[in-house]
Amino acid sequence: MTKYIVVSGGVVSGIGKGVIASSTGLLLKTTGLKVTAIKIDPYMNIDAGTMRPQEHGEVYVLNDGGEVDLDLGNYERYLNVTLSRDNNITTGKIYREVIEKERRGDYLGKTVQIVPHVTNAIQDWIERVSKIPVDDTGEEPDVCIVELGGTVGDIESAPFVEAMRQFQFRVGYDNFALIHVSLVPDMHGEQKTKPTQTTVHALRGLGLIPDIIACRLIVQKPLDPATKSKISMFCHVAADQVLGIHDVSSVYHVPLLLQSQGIIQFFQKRLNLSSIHLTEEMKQRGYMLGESWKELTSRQERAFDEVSIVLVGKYIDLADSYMSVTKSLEHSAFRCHRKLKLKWVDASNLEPDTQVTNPAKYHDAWGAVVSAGGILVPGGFGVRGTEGMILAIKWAREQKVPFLGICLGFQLAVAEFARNVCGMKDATSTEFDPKTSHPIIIFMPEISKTHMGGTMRLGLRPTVFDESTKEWSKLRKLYGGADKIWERHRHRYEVNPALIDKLTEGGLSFTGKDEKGERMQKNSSFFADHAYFVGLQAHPEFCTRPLNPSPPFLGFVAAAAGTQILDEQLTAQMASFKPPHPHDAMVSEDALKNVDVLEPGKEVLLTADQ
Ligand SMILES: *[C@@H]1O[C@H](CO)[C@@H](O)[C@H](O)[C@H]1NC(C)=O
Ligand SMILES: *[C@@H]1O[C@H](CO)[C@@H](O)[C@H](O)[C@H]1NC(C)=O
Ligand SMILES: CC(=O)N[C@H]1CO[C@H](CO)[C@@H](O)[C@@H]1O
Repeated sequence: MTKYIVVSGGVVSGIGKGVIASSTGLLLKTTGLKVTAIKIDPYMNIDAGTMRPQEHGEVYVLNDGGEVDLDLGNYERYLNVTLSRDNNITTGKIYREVIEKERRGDYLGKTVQIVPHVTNAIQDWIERVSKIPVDDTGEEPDVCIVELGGTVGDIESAPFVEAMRQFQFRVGYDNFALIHVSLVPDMHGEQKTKPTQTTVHALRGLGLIPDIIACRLIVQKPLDPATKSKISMFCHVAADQVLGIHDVSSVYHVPLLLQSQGIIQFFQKRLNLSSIHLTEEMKQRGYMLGESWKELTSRQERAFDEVSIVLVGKYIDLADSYMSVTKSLEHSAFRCHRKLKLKWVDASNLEPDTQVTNPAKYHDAWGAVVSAGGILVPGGFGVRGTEGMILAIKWAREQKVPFLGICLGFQLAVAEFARNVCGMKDATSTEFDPKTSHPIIIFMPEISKTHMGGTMRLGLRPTVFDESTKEWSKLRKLYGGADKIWERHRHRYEVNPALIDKLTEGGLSFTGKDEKGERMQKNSSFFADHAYFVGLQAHPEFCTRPLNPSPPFLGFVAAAAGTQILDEQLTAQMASFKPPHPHDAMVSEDALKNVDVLEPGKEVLLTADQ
């Protein structure tokens, strides 16, 4: 029987419920259990793919091409698991399922209602998805964390709260526990319990009883023992059921904070976890995970030397829009024993127009770019800011500053090269200028055999390194020297295969392609003395792990920290890199057979790494 831990929120959202939920999962994993996670988003959208990044934060892409909320990224990273699009439930998805069933006549003409039809559909979904294997054991998970988005009491989350109320009886007392995350405001040093009391009363009124009340304090001061006993008394729980989560130096410390308050022992008793049989091997793996995590956090505290990175992007007002990119940089900095100093630059501020309209912004932006140890241009859509990004890339190429371009960043690096080295003056993407005489980036959707028409290339896809890269490619070394690698994709535009020869003549090396790639590569020396200049059409940031940083990011951060660090990491990766996904089990190549890539393959990794 799977054990379910539901994590609900009260008072306000955005106080770190996801981090508390994933940290709890991580802690259970250190005891040797297999853990999975489901995120419930009470909005009507079917998936996050159509939501604006400014409003919603990053769209996170899964192996199966699911476009989901960034919280699933949290779970994949913390729990080191591979989730599927079914791990995210939205109101829209559930309603769609129920309506489709109604249209098919599955309800035999009965009146279809929120209770029981929608609430049953929610429970069935959770039960089904919680049993899907998510790690390399290929076995059913023992524990499923269910994070309920929004706050209890919202109109939106009401059907889900009701579904959970019923679910506790469906699976039984021993198999269901609830963590309620609440805010404890600190008013001039006084910790207020009233909001927590109110939300717990509301929760109880809806038929759910908290097993743990996780009190979030948005200050660095821990929960007072007096506050704790007050909450315990007024919310009708034992003192060991009240946990305090104050601000700590980084989110990576949250698991340790929860552990120190006995959360593992609590759930062991509450959910009778000792009844689950654990092999010695799993116990050992869990133990090792716990130890590595502790080492990671203490190493992070001891890192004093900085590595400075500038991110030249579009949605810089909202750090969440680049959540996975930031995480990849953080994980890489841990590995290199460096403190990450990340600066955000709005690309349009680098454009000459801004020099006229707002000189101060222009100079600040360029000041950040020219003083950075490494320059990163991430993915994005639309034309705004692209000329600024191209200027930053030109600077990186000419001044030999370590550079990493992801998706759009990669495409613009190719465009910059075409313009300034190969003499194709107006080279750009047909996305921005359909009439350009040098369409360096063109529309190249995937052709799916099951869906009509071209679609976005989405999800985990293989890339094959060119044979000749074995000796010299740094990127390949970062992937442990593998000939074939797997990363997630999300794009419609790609480098124009018809112009690749011209670019390679100019000195650009395309070192990897999709499996059907036919073109020969040239090996040139234009970038010979550049420590690291890499672009990828893929989005490697979606596969980073705290203990296993994404290879292209690791190389980038290491290069920004110094060539010696880069050499160390290349050697270390050659010796020990393991891909984060057990992809043989997860994405069978059969699954990809339904998808054809337009000929010739252009799954290009641009590298000029020497
Ligand atoms: C993470 O998962 C991968 C594949 O499932 C596995 O090979 C690797 O050892 C795991 N890492 C840790 C730190 O548990
Ligand atoms: C080309 O290949 C040779 C070995 O095959 C290697 O030494 C050299 O670094 C490669 N790159 C360039 C740009 O010449
Ligand atoms: C079981 C089920 O209905 N899964 C759905 C999850 O959501 C995606 C869309 O984002 C659907 O394609 C799946 O069928």
